[in-house]
Amino acid sequence: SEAKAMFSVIGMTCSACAGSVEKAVKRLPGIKEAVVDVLNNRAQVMFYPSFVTEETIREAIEDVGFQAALIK
Ligand code: 9UX
Repeated sequence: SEAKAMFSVIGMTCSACAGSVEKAVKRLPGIKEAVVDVLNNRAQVMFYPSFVTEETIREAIEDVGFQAALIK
């Protein structure tokens, strides 16, 4: 079954930033969908918890250069 997580993503200043975050998350196994909102500094991710964790998703966002925190 799938789960949903919301992250705050600090440092995105343009839509290309959002694109690179989205791409980085979608590259992971177990991701169903990722939607990044640059204006509100948020990333919403639908994922399959048996394949990927919130922490792995958070680290993937940080690896492309943005501070990320799990909100809920
Ligand atoms: Mo362009 Mo967004 O370098 O950081 S991708 S501003």
